[in-house]
Amino acid sequence: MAGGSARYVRYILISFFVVAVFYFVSHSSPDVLPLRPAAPGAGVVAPGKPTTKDSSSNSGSSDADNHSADLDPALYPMPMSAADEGWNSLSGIAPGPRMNATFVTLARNSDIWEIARSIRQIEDRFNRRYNYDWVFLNDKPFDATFKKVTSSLVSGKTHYGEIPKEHWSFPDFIDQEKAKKVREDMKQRKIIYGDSVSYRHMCRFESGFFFRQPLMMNYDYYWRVEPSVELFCDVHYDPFRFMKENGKKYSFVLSLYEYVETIPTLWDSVKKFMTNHPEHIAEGNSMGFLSDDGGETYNHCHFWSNFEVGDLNWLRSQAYTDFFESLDKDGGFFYERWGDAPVHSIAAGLLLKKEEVHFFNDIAYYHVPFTHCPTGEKLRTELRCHCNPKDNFDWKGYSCTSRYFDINGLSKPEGWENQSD
Ligand SMILES: Nc1nc2c(ncn2[C@@H]2O[C@H](COP(=O)(O)OP(=O)(O)OP(=O)(O)O)[C@@H](O)[C@H]2O)c(=O)[nH]1
Ligand SMILES: [Mg+2]
Repeated sequence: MAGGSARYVRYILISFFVVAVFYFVSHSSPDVLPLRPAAPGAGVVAPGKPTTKDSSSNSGSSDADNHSADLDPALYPMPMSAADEGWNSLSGIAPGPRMNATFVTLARNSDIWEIARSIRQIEDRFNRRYNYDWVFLNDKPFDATFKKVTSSLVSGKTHYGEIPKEHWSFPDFIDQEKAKKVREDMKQRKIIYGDSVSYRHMCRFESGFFFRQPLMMNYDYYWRVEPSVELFCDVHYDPFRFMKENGKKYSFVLSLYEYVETIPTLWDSVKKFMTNHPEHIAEGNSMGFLSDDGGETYNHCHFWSNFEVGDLNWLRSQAYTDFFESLDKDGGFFYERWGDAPVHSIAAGLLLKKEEVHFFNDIAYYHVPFTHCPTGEKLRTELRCHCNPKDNFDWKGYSCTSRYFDINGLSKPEGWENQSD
């Protein structure tokens, strides 16, 4: 009988222990038990997975798909500065929701080793903790090597899309002879990429079509990545989530003046658009970034579009669509050599409110030949940067970032004066 009672006591103790463990697990805060990532689109729209003929996905990380899509962002504050909790938690998968977002790269098969370098850096500094997808686009089919190498490097899913002919060719209304003469002339004048047809298709595609590709229709935000770029500091929070939660639609890290020879009539075309579509011009826009005389002339300032984190729904909006179509009809992608950087920048400057354009000071970046290395030694140490502060382009004479600060009434970071020559 005594043995029987002891058994009951043992059963009661074990049951109590099991209940206690269950209670502890189900009530633990994210800091105690690391949560797995939510599905892309958490708290937003769950992306349908693409099924186009030329898309495929790696099986490397489908973890993200196994988790709840409804994590409440309020329960997962992002560490925005070193004083915030979680700033130093850079190992493992980041807790909290994911946005409906993707990296996007336009590339040729021959770009494989250069894009591999870019991916490795983005993964090491950010995406290994977030596992966002990556969409690759090409005017030709991607080959097996490209797919194998990139899918092995990206921690999220990879998708590969072939661009339709109509998005990578001369529109009917372009006079081929006239366009050819322009290329010959630009070649003689040694204008960079001035004689290239494919570079012009690339600029037009990035200006008007990348965000409308079937693979991109599944997402709300994008981060553009080019071959051979570098990321010099850790990214301690989710830039996609920052964009969404702060109502940002376009962002940049470097800005500069465009080569005048490539865009002689771009501003005339923009003025025509402004006259025909006053309804699309935002109140409180960034005209002061683009023009020094209230819109009469263009000062050639633009955000450098090889880095962009942006809102795809803005690019797919009626305002941006009308803007692109109006410019496209004027023919400057072929009769001159309009770049997607001034086109995106002028759109962001005129169609968005000032506050909707963001400068990511804490994302340190290089694309030949310019570097954005955050100003301020304390910040660089907190971000574990490996860029040389002397290389920072932000405050040099040929950068427009100072102007962006001025029109937005922002105070420049401490130490900027020492980097201005
Ligand atoms: N599929 C494809 N991608 C291209 C082509 N030309 C350029 N790209 C891609 O378009 C993007 C921009 O081209 P880049 O050659 O880097 O142009 P850029 O940045 O103005 O000039 P660089 O100083 O040479 O980097 C890159 O992601 C390229 O990989 C092309 O003909 N086909
Ligand atoms: Mg490039």
